[in-house]
Amino acid sequence: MDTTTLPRLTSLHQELATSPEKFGELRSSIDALDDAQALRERMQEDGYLYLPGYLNRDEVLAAREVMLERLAEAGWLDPAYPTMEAVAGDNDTTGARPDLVQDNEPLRRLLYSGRMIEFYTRFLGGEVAHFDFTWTRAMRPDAGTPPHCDIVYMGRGTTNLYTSWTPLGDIPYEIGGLMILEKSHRIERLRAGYGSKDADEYCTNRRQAAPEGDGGGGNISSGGWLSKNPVKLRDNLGGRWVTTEYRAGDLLVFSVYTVHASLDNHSNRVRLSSDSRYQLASDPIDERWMGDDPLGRRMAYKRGRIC
Ligand SMILES: O=C(O)CCC(=O)C(=O)O
Ligand SMILES: [Fe+2]
Repeated sequence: MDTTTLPRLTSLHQELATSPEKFGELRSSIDALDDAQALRERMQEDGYLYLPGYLNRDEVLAAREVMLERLAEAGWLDPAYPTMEAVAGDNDTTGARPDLVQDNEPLRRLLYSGRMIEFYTRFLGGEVAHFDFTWTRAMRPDAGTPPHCDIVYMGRGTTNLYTSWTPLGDIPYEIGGLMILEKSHRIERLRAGYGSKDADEYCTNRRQAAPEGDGGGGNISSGGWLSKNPVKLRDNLGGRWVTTEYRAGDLLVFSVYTVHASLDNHSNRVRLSSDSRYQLASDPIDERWMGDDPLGRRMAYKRGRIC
C-alpha cells in the first residue's frame, strides 16, 4: 500500500501513524469465498474476513434509502442536498439508531437472508442463528467509536460468534469506516483480561459499584471500551490498524475477540452502517440480544459479583 497518498487519518481525534508496520489495507478474502476451510484459516490468522462487493449493491442502497428518508424526516439531514447524499443537518445527535432497522424490509433482507446467511452457513458449517437486535448507526461528522472487543457485550452464549459490519453506502476515508487491529484476537493476555469481562457486570465489593448505565461499576470501564487512545493501544499491543475505503456492497466479518474501532468522520456527511451477529443455531445464544426490546430489558441482565 502506498501510504504517502493517504489523507490525514484520525480516530478519537488522535492522528494515526500510517507507516507500513503500523497501518495497512484490509486483506480481501473474496478469492477464498467457495472454500470454507480457507475462510476459517484466514479468520484464525487475521481475526477478520473482508469480502469486497460480496453483497448486492442495489439491495444495500435500498436499505440506505429507507434509513435516510427517516433521518431526513427527523431533521438530521441538510434539506438543501439530495437525501441520498446524507449531508448532515444542523444538530448534534449521533451514534446508535436501532430504530432504523424497524420496518426496514430491505435492510432485514440484506442482513438476515440471501447472501449473508449463505456466507455464514458455509463459514460456520451448519444452520445459522442471528441476534434479534441489530445495531444501526448514523455517525455524524465527529469522533469515531473507541477500541473494544464485542465479546464484553455478548459473551453469555457461544464465543463462536461473529459480527458483520456492513457499510450502508460508500465510506471513503474522510467519512471514516471501521478499522481492525490485525491479529489482536490472538493476544492471550487480552483474551484472559479485558476479553473475559462482561459490560453488564459490576463489582458489589467496590464503592463505585453502579448497576445502572452502560458498563462501569469497577468491573470494566464505562461503555465497556478497551481504551480511548487507539494510538497508544496499538503501541502497546503491536500489530497494524487495517481499514479501507468501503463501497456499498462490501462486507467485513470479524470475531468477538478482535479489537476494532472506527475512524473519525471528517466529512460533512452522515456515515450509515450496521452491525449484526451470527452463530450456529445449535450453540447457546446470549439472551440479552434476543426478543423485541433488548435495550428496554437491559437492567434485568445486570449482575453483581465480588471482584
Ligand atoms: O460502526 C462503528 O463505529 C462501530 C461498529 C462496531 O463496534 C461493531 O461492528 O462491532
Ligand atoms: Fe463492536
